[in-house]
Amino acid sequence: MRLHLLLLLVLCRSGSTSGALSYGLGGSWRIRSGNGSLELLGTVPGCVHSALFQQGLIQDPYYGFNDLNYRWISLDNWTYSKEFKIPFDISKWQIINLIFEGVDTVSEILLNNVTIGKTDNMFNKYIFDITNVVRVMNSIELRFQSAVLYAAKQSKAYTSREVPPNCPPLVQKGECHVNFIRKEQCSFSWDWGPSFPTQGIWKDVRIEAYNICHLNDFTFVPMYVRRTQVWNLEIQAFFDVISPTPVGGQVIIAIPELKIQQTNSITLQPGARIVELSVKINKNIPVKTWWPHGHGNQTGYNMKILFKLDKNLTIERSAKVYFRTVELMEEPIKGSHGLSFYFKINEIPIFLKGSNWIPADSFQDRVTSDLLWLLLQSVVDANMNVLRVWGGGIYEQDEFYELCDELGIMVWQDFMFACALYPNEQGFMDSVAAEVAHQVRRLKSHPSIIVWSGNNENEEALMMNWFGIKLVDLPVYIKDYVALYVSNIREVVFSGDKSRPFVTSSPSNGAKSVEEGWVSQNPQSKFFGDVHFYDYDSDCWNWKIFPKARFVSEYGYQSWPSFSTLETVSSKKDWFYNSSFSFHRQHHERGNYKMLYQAGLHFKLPQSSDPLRTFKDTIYITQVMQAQCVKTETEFYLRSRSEIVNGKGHTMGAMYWQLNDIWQAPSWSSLEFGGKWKMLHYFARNFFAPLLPVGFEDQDVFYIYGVSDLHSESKVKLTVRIHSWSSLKPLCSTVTNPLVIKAGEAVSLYKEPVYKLLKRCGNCTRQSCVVSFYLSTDGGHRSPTNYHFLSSLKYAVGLLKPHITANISQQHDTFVFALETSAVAPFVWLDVGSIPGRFSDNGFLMTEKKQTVLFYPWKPTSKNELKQSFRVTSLTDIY
Ligand code: BMA
Repeated sequence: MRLHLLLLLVLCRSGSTSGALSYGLGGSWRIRSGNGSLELLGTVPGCVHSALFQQGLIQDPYYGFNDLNYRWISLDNWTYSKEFKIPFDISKWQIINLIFEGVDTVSEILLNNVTIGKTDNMFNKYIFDITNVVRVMNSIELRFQSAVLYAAKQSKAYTSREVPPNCPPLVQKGECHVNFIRKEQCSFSWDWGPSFPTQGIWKDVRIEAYNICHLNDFTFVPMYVRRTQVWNLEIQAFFDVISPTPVGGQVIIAIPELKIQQTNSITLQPGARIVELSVKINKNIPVKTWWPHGHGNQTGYNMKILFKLDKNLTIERSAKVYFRTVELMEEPIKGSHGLSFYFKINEIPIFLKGSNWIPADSFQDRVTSDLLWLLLQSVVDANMNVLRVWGGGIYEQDEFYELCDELGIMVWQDFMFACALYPNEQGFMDSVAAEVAHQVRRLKSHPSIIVWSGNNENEEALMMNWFGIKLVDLPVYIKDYVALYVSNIREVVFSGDKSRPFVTSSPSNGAKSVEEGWVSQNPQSKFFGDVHFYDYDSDCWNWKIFPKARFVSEYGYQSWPSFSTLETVSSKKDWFYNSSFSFHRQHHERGNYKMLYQAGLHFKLPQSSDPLRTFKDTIYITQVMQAQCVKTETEFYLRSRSEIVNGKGHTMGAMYWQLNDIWQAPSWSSLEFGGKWKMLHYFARNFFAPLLPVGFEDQDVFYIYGVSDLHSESKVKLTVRIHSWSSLKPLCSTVTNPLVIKAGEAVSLYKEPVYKLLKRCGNCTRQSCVVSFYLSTDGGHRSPTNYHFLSSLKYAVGLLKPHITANISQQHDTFVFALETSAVAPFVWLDVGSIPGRFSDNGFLMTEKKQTVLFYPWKPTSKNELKQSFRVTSLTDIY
């Protein structure tokens, strides 16, 4: 439970004059359906769906087909109400405000039966002056309108032109016209998510009272002056000064660890005021910078800021300040036309390794600190350094960014516009401007955010004509596009924050898009900016299908989540691949078929006569397919970082689609709903390792590249082994002399024609043997063990059905799984069902008789519990 469930009375004051009072209005509210037939209590922050579920009036909305069964909830117009007593003397305060950190979405707000305001943007913060309406005893009411009905009405009223798409594809079972409402765009359904257009007060609500003046916000951004090599901390304090005469005083900023104690005199003129302060960090004091995960520490410094104002008024705030620079490098590249597209952090080029973040639940009130921590810890555990907060979801909660700061996760922050065109009327534009100003102010102090990005795929949607716009109409749509993302959003961003780059869209061609009037003929150029790449028809084991682009911010393949995750929202009748449940949860056109098609290119498909077994095996093979496809694709991007081939290359970003899930369904994610790791996530931990050998073939020559993400050069030996599928004893093994991999480079380490390699190793054929390799020093392994298949595994010769056993023991908080196999086993998958936790490795190729794997539980468990749930599957088990 969150703190604000209690009615909190907080005194934000020190000294003898009270500066401000804050009184929380969270906790229990009354919720009433449109015609009054339903009345219930619900928690704020929260939403109608959650309240109905908590009161036992509906089942888990995620169960079975409930997304359809409960459509009525979002088609109704609900009212939230509450009576409350003000626990302080109202007459002593000059201003009393009612503040909503977030209202979802369209409502009219009445206090004591007087309309005090309206809301229509869930991403905005609303502040209403209630000084003249508030009493000791009060009643408050929020009359919501169905977001679905509102969006339809707005779209109808907009007569200037069509704003496609009208409705999502039928397979998504969603609602229409989401682009007409400033609400989480995927809440009307997506190709991985259900339609749950919620209503409610989804963030904190409180009353604030103050005299003289009030500090609404304060932000800080470190700027580095390269010429003088000095850090300047730029601070902004946003005041509401209600005193009719200027308020004078002093501001004292202290950062003890950097020996900063600075005092400035200030005078606040009446009205809304921004105090701008600059703190110069003495050059002689070394500042430890904030680094992305894998590149250094995330050092932060405690800062205190104290305003000592006239009339004994004191206001104090504290925060953690981090120092880092960020630059988006778009420069000519030798041997190529086009421009580079990569990020420098603290003047070091950084390869962005990571994935894309979507909302962790349709009902944000269920996203707990624990869940956020689990998901973000899994990001760094998989050696990622970046997440893109995707533009079809929400601007995440503060804690998300705080965790990213602490863990070293860079954030590519989209504005919330996705896969659609948007209206261009004044009301909409003003609402967006307020939204952007608010979000930039809220988020800009976070070092983790390294780039703002206008939207998801809307430049591409427009220029590749996804929506069949008539050519003659294109100019006016382009004008609308530029008006929204450039004249509006970009301007508002830069007026609030000049410390980080802004790109108008992802994908875009960056500077080239700008040059072409903010929209490129082909926003997916491999020579400029970032690309999104999806191809489900071609063979994903063939790296030649992938774009050797500058930066790949989306790519991926679907898989099914594990049985233990599905089991919570389904029943026996649903547990086969062609069940209506299976089709219902699949929101991507022919998605279930596409997964099996891709899997079938290289693997035999499940053949058991037991339908449940087949279902579980099918889940397994989709995860194998996804992991192997994304591995091949990512490794291609990683090894393309230092080379230019036919003008293409210098790839500096690989962010697969998508990190997490919004519910229990097939999707592109590597983490299941709730956080369980799919096979892909274990693979990511390996393919994103700081030092990695990558194997691939080109015209029957086998290559191994060494990819380094380290800041210093590595001297390593490369071991290459060949096993026949039928034996645990390697056929041959070569160890090279020490090789050098320069810091931050990808270099060729090994090259041998395949026929030679096979010949060298006894009676090997492509079908009978497998290559594995790793980097080491005298001190031991320096990289994960990687492998290369010489043929599709469905043609593998000699593969035996292995007998794999596990001896489980406990060592403090972790469990040791001592595995033993009777034969070489590909894609060994350890599963402990619904016991929360993760293994140290999983889905691996077992070429040695014994292997030890650790299990890190996320909640207390026991050896016995693990023993009971444990199941191991490897490829031949499904044949
Ligand atoms: C990209 C994303 C999402 C989508 C994904 C998979 O286009 O931006 O819109 O979920 O592809 O189709």
